[in-house]
Amino acid sequence: MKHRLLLLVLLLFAFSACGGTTASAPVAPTATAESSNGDVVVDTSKLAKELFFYNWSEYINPAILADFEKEYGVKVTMTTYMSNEDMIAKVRAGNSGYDVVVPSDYAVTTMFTEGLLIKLNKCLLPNLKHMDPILLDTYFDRGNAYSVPYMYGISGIAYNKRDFPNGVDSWSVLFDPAQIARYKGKFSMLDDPRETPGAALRYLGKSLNDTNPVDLKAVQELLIAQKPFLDSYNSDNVSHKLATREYVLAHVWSGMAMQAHNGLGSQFSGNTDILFALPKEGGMIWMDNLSILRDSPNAYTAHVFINFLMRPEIAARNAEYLGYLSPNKDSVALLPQSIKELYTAGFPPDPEMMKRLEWAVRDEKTDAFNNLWAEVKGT
Ligand code: SPD
Repeated sequence: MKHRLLLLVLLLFAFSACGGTTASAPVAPTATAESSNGDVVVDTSKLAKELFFYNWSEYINPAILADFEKEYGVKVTMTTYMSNEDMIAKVRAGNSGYDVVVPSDYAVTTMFTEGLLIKLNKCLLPNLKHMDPILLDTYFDRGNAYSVPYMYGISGIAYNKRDFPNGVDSWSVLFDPAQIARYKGKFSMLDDPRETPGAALRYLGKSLNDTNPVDLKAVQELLIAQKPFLDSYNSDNVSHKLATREYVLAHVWSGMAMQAHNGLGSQFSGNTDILFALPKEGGMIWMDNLSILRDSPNAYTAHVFINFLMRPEIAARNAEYLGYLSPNKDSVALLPQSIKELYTAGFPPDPEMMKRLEWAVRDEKTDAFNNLWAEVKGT
């Protein structure tokens, strides 16, 4: 009887929202008090002096890192990457020294399947309650065992309305040889093994998760034919090049179009001629997430940092600066009116757009995209 009771207590603990850390995780589940603003009461004696954040480029308001340092005395050293695959290759080698990473949906699955992430200690993440429930417990990480939402968006085409006065509605502006010859060297595609083959697949009327070898061959040919017309594969300074009119159009993540339109902090000013379109053939919807590496030297501090980023006022300042969509429902109310309007004007995908959007999945066949991408880039 005593044993059964013990078993029941253990089971209840294991399944409670705030007890999900396994023995493999370095942070023990602890009962933590909440402060008046809903944050955990942080045990400052457990904080590291420095935290190592491996993040996409141009993907955090720098003032937020400064605020974290001011409040907790922890210096955040950030290094940036351009694709999930670059980031995974780096951490897969082990002992990268990084604590927190920002994998997209399908990449979360890749990473926990390979044992690269720890299970999160939800006791240390009370600000999870601010997240939109629709964006929790998703297909790529059931129960958010390994990841919490950071930003989300869609992939499509940013264009300059002076060069395309009738707008843009099809991927053909990036793939049709007759059209792209007119603006040779003035456009880019994302430097990304899922995004660019995914866009080509949608243009060909296929799913962006299609790994049929015949279809992938057609994608490869299409991308190789496009290459001589491109400025480059570029996931880095695209917004800036759009804003300065060096590019007339580009394959982008939605926030890049917003940055080109509105500017990015003190880095560059915006150009209101830049608009964004989701092509009629459809495109990708995605979400980037915060996760802690299995070999993180500072897992406790990493939880405190992630919880800080989920405070509604912090998430709002970050989303306003970056132009991506915030999955933090309580942050949306805090956004300035101009941005809030975008949330009611179909900028987050409305049901009609959702029909044309697809999430990237990872399965045993999707490594084919890495091979295809290596072939295309090496040609
Ligand atoms: N500049 C940072 C952009 C991050 C975008 N991540 C989206 C990945 C979708 N596959």
